[in-house]
Amino acid sequence: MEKDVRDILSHFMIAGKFFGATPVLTGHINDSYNIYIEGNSEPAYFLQWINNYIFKDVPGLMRNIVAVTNHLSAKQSAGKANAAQLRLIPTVDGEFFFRDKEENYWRLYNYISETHSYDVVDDPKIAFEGGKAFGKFSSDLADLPADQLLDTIPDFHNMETRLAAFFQSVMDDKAGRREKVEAEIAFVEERASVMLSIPEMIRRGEIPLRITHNDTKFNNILFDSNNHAVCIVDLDTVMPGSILFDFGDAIRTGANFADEDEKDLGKVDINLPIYEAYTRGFIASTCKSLTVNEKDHLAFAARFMTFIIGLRFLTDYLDGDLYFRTLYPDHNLVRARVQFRLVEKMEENALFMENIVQSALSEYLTH
Ligand code: GN1
Ligand code: MG
Repeated sequence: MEKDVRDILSHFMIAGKFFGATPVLTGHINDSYNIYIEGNSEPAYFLQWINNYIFKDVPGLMRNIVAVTNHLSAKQSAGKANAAQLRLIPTVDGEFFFRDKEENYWRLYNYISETHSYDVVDDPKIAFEGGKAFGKFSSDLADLPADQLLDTIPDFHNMETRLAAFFQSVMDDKAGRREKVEAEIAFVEERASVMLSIPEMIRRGEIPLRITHNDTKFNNILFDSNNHAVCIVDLDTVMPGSILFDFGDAIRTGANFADEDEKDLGKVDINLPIYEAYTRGFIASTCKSLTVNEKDHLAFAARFMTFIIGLRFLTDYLDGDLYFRTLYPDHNLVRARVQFRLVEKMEENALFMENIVQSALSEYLTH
C-alpha cells in the first residue's frame, strides 16, 4: 500500500518528501489516508480514493468540490466563513484529481490540523456549536448558483425512488436474506406513506431546493481544541437538496445515545438535551431564511432521515452488501435495525421534538 500511495502522491504538487500513510477508517464509501511528510509529526495531507462505483461522474463531482471550496475560501478571506477550509492540492498537470491506469480516481486535500470530531455527542455545548456550523455552511453556500452544481448522486434523498428500489430488492432477494428481515419490511410498509409527504412537497415546490451538504453526519464537523467548529468536511454530496436533509442527518448521528452500528438495541434512544442544543444552534444560524414549511417539518426531518438511511442499509443488506463498506456479514442489518429503533424513539417523542423546534424559533426570531 505504501508503495502505491507513494506513486500516487508523486503526481501531486506536494511540499516536502513523502514519509508514510495511515488509513482512516471512518467513511463507508471512499478510502482515505493521512499522509505524513518527512520531518513532521502531524499529517500534512489527506488522500482519498473516490469510489467511482457510487459516484458515476467523478470529474463532475470534482468540479462541484472546486466550486464549493473556492466559494467558501472567498468567504473565509472576507472573514465570513469558518476558520479552516479544505483546499484541493493540484496535480503536477494542474488538475484537481489524478486518474491512475486502473481508472482509480484520487484527490488530495490539505490536512486540517489540531482538530477532532465526534461520532456521538454528549455535551450540549458541542451539539449547539455543531448545529450552528452546519446551518452556517448552508447559509454560506446560499449565494452559489445552484445550476453550477451537478447532482453527484441523483435522487440521493428521494424517498420515492429509495422506497421503489427497496421493494424491488425485496422482490429480487438477490442475497437470499429476505426471510431474515420480514419484521423490518413490515416496519417500512407501515411508514411509507407518511414518509412520502416530503418528496411530494418538494415536487410541488412547497419545500425549496437549496445547496445543501446532504451527508451531515455529526463527525463531518471538525472542532478545534476549544471545541469551536472550524471546518465542515466530506463535500462529495454538496448539491441541490432540502435543508431538512441536513438538519435530520445530523440528529440521526449526533443525538443517538448509541453508535450507528450498535448491536444492543436497548442502548438506542434519542438524546433529547443534545437534540435540543443542536436544534437551537441550527436555528440560530438559519431561522431568518427558513420558510414556514421548512420550519414545520424540521422535527419530522430527523425521523425522515433516520428512516431513509435505515432503508438504504436494509436495501443494501438484501442486495448482498454492494454499496456500503461492511466489516461483517450482518453489518448492514445491524445498522438498519439501529436506525429503525431510533425512528420509533423519535415517534414516541414527536410532540416534544416539535415543541423544541417551536421554542427555538421563537427565541431566535425575536433576537
Ligand atoms: C455514507 O461514507 P460516509 O460515512 O461519508 C453515505 C451517507 C450515509 C452514511 C451512513 C455517498 O457516508 O449517505 O448517510 O454512509 N454516503 C453516500 O453512515 O452514500
Ligand atoms: Mg460521505
